[in-house]
Amino acid sequence: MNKSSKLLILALFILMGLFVVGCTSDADDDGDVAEDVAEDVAEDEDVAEDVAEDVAEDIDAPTTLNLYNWSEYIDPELLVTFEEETGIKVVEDTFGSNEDLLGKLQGGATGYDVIVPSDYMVDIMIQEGLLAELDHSQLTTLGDLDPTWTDPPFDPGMGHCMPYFWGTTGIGFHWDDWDEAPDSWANIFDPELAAEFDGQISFLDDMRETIGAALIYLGYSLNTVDEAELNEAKEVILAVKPYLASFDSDNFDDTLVSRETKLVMGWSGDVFTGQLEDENVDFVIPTEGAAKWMDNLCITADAGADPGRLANAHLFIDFMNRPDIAAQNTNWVWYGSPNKSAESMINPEILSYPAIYPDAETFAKLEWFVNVGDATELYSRIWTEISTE
Ligand code: N2P
Repeated sequence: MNKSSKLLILALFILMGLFVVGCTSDADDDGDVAEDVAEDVAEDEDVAEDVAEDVAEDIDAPTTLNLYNWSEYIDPELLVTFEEETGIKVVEDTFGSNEDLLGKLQGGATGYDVIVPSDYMVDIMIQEGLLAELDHSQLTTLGDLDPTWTDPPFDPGMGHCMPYFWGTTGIGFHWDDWDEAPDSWANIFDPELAAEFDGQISFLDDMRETIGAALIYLGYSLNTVDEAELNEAKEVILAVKPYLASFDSDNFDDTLVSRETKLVMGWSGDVFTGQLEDENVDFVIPTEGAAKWMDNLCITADAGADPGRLANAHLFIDFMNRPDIAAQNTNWVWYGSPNKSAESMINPEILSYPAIYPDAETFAKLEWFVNVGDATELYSRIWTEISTE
């Protein structure tokens, strides 16, 4: 490249830089806050580089990291950025439910470094000895988390995992079919109403979610351990099963966009990314209440036994929680971020969307999943009966 082309490129970069700074200050009432965040990010990056160097000096770390994640749950560009910054290539594999993830690990699968279980499953996995401890001294971004999420009951003091995203479970629909939002679980659980969408409804292929939604429809807790209530929930699901197109946790947003389905039980962010493709697609949290959940970045005990893999996993988790990266990821998945410092860089449309960041009144009507202990077997049995009948 000749000298004048280099200068031209340099000038372009400077102009782009000015443009980005200009946008950030405009989008923010307080330019200082944006600057502070930018400085914090730069500091985090420096510290992360130092940690990476220290680690690299002592340990012969592998150049690949295996991530086992939910589908469509990370901006693929970030995997490229991570590889550019660290030289570590991320290989991603996906699962459809917490129980699938657990089954895979209990079945002896090795090689996964970072996994993404939800709240109640973190509790189960800690008890089963499937997770490594999180070494806070290898993390530079803990202070960027909103304190609301830093001491979760399923993982006190974040001893094992870093909060990743939180969201809700509700009903995805298409405005062509409705004058008012279908804001009751009755629309998919009352056989008379469900019959109107015969063959065009999908439920999550997820035992806690689908049984949980039926329990809420019945007015019970989604964490009940009462066998009679669970049997009632089973009957509710079986009564509408003939009208279902499928149990689907991976493609419910796509089938809603293609109009193959018209009512789906689904996760908030996935439905909202469907809305980017078709503006008439929407998501509602039913008035009876719904599930709220928190997914987490955790390191497998298997990776924890190898200092190189353990160090890489910490690098990756810390990278994902860097404010600029967490914001970019949220802007791609459309789920709530636990990262406070990321907020000023999150698409304002996401932050102001009541179904993604619900108001206090709605939030209070949502229920977290908890580990139901021995009753897990009861849920499994009922889920098998639902699937096979
Ligand atoms: C990703 C949705 C995962 C959220 N598509 C389930 N906890």
